[in-house]
Amino acid sequence: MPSMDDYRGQEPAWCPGCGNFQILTAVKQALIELGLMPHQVLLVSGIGQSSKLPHYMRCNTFNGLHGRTLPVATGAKLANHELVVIAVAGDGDCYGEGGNHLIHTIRRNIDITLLVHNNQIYGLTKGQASPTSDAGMVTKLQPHGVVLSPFNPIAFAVSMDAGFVARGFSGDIPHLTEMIKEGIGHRGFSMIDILQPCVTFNKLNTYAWYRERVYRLSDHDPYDRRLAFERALEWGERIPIGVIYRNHRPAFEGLVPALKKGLLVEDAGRPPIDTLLNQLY
Ligand SMILES: Cc1ncc(C[n+]2csc(CCOP(=O)(O)OP(=O)(O)O)c2C)c(N)n1
Ligand SMILES: [Mg+2]
Repeated sequence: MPSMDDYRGQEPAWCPGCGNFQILTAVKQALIELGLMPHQVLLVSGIGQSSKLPHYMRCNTFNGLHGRTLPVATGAKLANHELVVIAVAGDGDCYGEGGNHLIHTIRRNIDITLLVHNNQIYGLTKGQASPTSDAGMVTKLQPHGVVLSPFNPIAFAVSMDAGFVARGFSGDIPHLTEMIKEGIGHRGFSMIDILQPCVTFNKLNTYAWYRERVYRLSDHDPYDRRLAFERALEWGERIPIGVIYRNHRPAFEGLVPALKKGLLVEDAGRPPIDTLLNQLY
């Protein structure tokens, strides 16, 4: 059985109080409870404060370019679909720059779990509005308030018939841990949008703001798409967390003959690691 220590990486450099700490705890806890060892897991990220999460864990990791989390995760999963692949992104990274990749990853329904640290702001670049910033929010770059309507990732994913769509809140670690476990257990693409307070740059959507609004879904049938849309559109005085939508769409890996035969990485033959490293220089 793995332990928290098995997954301990570098010391986090996030601001004290950042919601990312709780997401890091929930990811480790979920992997431990699923009995997964570090060598079985790959964490892929792009650029952002959220994308530093893989640095703070000890397992297979790949830190790529801004907005390009999902294509890298897709390539890795195709090469070795025995790996548990988790893509980590920010709201800017995934819903802004990487939005096009999100559309097609949902369509493909590849067995990756996407965690979006949705702090409704660009954290790394110090506080510009993101696609999910609430209308009217004042930032350094939007001194008269955000004039655009926010992107609704949950409604978008439901409309795309994504296989598994959930929302978590970093302030509720046990619930978030369950969401991550269910997402990893789902065969096909799973997206978990995680409400994550940014204590330094987002003074509007604070812990108190979320705590007043967030409620755990109960008596909800996630297989009912119409009900899922209703919950997906709920944002304001009440914000639901939980599994909002899921379906039984077959995963990409089960549809492609070459992948059904076995692992592509085995087909290619595994070169010794020294040969691979020498090719990089
Ligand atoms: C191609 C490219 N475009 C823009 C940037 C600048 N940039 C880096 S992180 C970022 C946004 C970060 O916001 P988010 O994805 O929400 O992550 P957070 O820091 O809030 O976790 C931007 C615009 C970049 N590094 N590369
Ligand atoms: Mg962000």
